[in-house]
Amino acid sequence: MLKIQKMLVGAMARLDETMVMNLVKQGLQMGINPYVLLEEIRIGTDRVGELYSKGEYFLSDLIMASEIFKDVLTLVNQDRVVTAVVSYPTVIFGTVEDDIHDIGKNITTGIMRYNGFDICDLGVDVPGPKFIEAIEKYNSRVVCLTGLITEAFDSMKNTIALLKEAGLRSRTTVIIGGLVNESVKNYTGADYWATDCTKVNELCRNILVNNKRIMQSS
Ligand code: B12
Repeated sequence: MLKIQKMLVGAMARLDETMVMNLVKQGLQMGINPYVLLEEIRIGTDRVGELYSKGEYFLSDLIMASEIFKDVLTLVNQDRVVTAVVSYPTVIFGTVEDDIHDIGKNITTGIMRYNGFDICDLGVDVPGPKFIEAIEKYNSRVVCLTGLITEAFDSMKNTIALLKEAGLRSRTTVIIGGLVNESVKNYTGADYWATDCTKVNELCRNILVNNKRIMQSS
């Protein structure tokens, strides 16, 4: 790992906005893939979360972390030339009901749009029926649910139950992301889970273009 990447993790964990922004600018000038830089910042925000859990950081620090992240996203997007050339069917995205965390979702949808996917982003705190409505409207085959708080797991589970009730489950692949793992996947009944947003491209391409479901490997 380059020195700049290591420094980014620390700067983000310390919530040193000036340092984070300078390092990102340097990284971009050096030609480092923006998503590599964003991943280091994400690791830094995980540390912020740990310190918040220990009572060393407060809610205001979580807010600060999200503000820094948003500024970095703006910077990265300014630097990026969007060159989508392929076209895939619409993928539905949203942060599930009761949860308002959306930084990771926005990064993931950004990457996917960049790679040619048509995204319908429903936003945050999205009730289950809204997902069903969107899947029907766009005739979608993939729905991506983001959730970072414990309450989100029940919202994901309920959304998937609604999919079944609506008779859409067998033709819709459900991918979950955020603070999720294999147990959350099993609890909610999702098909795949991922915490690395770059994997979702490959996953969706296989599902939408090759019509192939691949083994979970996250
Ligand atoms: C920033 C932050 C906030 C910000 C969010 C701002 C925003 N617009 O998103 C604010 C301040 C609003 C906030 C509020 C709260 N937060 Co908060 N927050 C965080 C923090 C520090 C970082 C989250 C983040 O943005 N990470 C960076 C992004 C890039 O990572 P990511 O979301 O995981 O996304 C990556 C992948 O998961 C993936 N991905 C994301 N979505 C998807 C979707 C798909 C389909 C795929 C494939 C991949 C994918 O791609 C991304 C890039 O790789 C986390 C700590 C942590 N460890 O995550 C706590 C954390 C999530 N928050 C927490 C808590 C408790 C709260 C509050 C309840 C606090 C309070 N007392 O009010 C509220 C909840 C409000 C609500 N109802 O949702 C807890 C949750 C604990 C739990 N198990 O329930 C955490 C874990 C902190 C902690 N350790 O206690 N928070």
